[in-house]
Amino acid sequence: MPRDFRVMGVVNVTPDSFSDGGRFLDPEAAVAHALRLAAEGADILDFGGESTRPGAEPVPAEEERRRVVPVIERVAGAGVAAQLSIDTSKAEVAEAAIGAGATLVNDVTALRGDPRMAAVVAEHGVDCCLMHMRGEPRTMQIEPRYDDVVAEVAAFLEERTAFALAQGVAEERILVDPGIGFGKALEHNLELLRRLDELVAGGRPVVVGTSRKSFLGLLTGRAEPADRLAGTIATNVLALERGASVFRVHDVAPVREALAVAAATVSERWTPTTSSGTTTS
Ligand code: HH2
Repeated sequence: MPRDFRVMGVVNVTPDSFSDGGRFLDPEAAVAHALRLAAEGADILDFGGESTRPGAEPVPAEEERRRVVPVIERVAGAGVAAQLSIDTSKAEVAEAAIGAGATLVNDVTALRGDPRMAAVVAEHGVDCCLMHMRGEPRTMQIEPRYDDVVAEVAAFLEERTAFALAQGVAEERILVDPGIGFGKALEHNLELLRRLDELVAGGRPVVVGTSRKSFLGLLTGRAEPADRLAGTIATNVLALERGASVFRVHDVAPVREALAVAAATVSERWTPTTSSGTTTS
């Protein structure tokens, strides 16, 4: 069998996201985009109504809810097979999104942003992604420093997992994410990707989000986020090889294709078969 993986397609219903801000603020455009990503093979659709790019200002809950909930409702109503995820750190938004059909809460503050969030996740029995972030989006990229970034991120994710469990979140519902680009300099992002297996060893499914991020621009000279697909694919393939399970990306079709090939090559047992069932060479 090839290695299992899930692709999480990003649907930003925001005016200011770093790579696609404003493109899907209109609900029609956001729904169409979500359905397109589902058709491209997204296993999860991650809806966000607040940018967390470096320097971003917080959005009031009411506005965030107004942006994402109708879109989730309509995508759920369209009967897509993909799991629906809400990218928020506000309990009120998470609750409304769950009501509309979301079954995964992707919280970049790892349940620290809102004291009610853990209870909402536990009570509704939904999945939860706990992400590492140093500081907050407004200030996180001002000279981030770590002694050992991988050890610190691993300890943080372990501590947040213990917190979630203590609050009643079921063990099998928890995913963890090193938070690439969240309070990290280039060398920190690279070290986290290089030693991702150490986070995988923690035993929870690992989510990675490298898609179009600025460290890829630093490495390739690509100033435009939308031009960073090659770097996105390279990092996702390496992350899969190092044991990551969920890949959060803007460009679902090409990344899914690359991961399908990578997933087949990391397994020793899997061999392709023709439609008649015979092995090809
Ligand atoms: N990255 C972003 C947002 N949410 N969630 C998880 N779990 N992991 C990530 O790496 C992650 C995330 C930033 O990307 P994007 O949503 O495209 O941009 P913005 O925050 O500007 O809307």
